[in-house]
Amino acid sequence: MVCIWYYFPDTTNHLAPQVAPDGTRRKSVSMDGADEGGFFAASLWYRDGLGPRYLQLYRHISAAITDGRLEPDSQLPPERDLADLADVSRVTVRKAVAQLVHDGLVEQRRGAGSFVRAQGPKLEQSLSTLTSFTDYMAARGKSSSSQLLQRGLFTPTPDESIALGISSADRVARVERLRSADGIPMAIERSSLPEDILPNPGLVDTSLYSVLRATGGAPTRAIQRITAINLAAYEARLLNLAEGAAALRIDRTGYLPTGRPIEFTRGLYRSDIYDFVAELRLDGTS
Ligand code: 16G
Repeated sequence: MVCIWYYFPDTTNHLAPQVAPDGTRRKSVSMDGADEGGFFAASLWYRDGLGPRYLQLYRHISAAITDGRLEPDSQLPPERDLADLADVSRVTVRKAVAQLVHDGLVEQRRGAGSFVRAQGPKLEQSLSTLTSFTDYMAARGKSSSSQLLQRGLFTPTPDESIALGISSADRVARVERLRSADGIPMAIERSSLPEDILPNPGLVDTSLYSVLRATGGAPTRAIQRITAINLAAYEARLLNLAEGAAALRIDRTGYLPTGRPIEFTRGLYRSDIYDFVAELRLDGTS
């Protein structure tokens, strides 16, 4: 049986099944305008070699929720129908939906089905306060966690040498992490520090700044450069976004009170979650 869903932009439940007057389910324009196959068609979300099907289906739906194509309160088709539409097993659908529920993007309402959850307001991070990811999230009642992507002592890249004022003969301590808050991936950060400031990068687990504070080496001033970018496939996968999704790249160089640069962090931040806010004052006022 071929089961196709209507998408009616003016209804509340955008993905709810719509039955034609003759009682059959008929095809309509999918949410992204691709008429053939509709929003869940595997051709729109599945690529060989980019990970298990459930993860790719999950990313497809997750990206549509975070960029607003799927509005709050839209209903996902029931498991069996979604499996038909996406041409996958019900187990695959169940795992994808479980991940969406885990991320807080979808909620299951008893007896009613799965619905897109209203997203909270964006996180506003001040550009005038020097804060750490862990402290910032804690101040908002969120627990932070990190998945380690790389950690150790390495030969510095030219960017690192210039930012930190070290020579190519020196070693640089590098810690690259996927940063999450309440289990939701928020940013990828690669922090580089001179070896004498962080001789043992293995000590950095969740908070880099707490390790630096313990040795008196945390920055007290920083300069940040912000650039708009589109995520490459690998970065998008880590952040649960579609390849090419917009993000903010922030390069932070952090300084000790002596003026010595001791931190160079390049971070990729989800622009669907973060707003970076700067307060401006007229010259001469305080
Ligand atoms: C923030 C900083 C980053 C710093 C990290 C330390 C921005 C844009 N970046 O994410 O440069 O390395 O905090 O956080 O604010 P941690 O102490 O939790 O590791």
